[in-house]
Amino acid sequence: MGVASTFYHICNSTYDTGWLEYSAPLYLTGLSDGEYSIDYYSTDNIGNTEHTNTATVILDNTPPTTTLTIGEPKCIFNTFTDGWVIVAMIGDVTGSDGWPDGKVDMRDVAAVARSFGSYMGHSLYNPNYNIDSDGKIDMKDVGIAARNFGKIDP
Ligand SMILES: [Ca+2]
Ligand SMILES: [Ca+2]
Repeated sequence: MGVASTFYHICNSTYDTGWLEYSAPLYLTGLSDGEYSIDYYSTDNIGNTEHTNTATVILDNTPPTTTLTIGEPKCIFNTFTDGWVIVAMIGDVTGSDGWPDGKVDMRDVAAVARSFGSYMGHSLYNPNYNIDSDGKIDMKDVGIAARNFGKIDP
């Protein structure tokens, strides 16, 4: 006899294709995840109709979800200068010899203030004075130095 046509019908509680004639491989793309019933039957060339078969498929296209939580950066003032990373107290940017000296005093605040308004690449820019590492030396850096004024490295 030979199969004349195959019809199918995909549905679930919220989705229903209605009966469609099968003409090409079937892809369940664009459907939301869930369980679907696929009903199908064929007719042959002399008009016999097969009883309806049902297949159940469960569609799960949702990748697993991973939640990543990153805490606040926990670091003290680290600056890369001429191949050395200077780790010092926040606000302690310099000292009498030009290196952080373990205390935040007028010298530090003044050093930041002298570079005030400079930015990466500017002649007055010194990455040590850019305390918040945002590429420019502004009120925030002066403020951070000023807030730490008087602190002495234990
Ligand atoms: Ca200092
Ligand atoms: Ca800054």
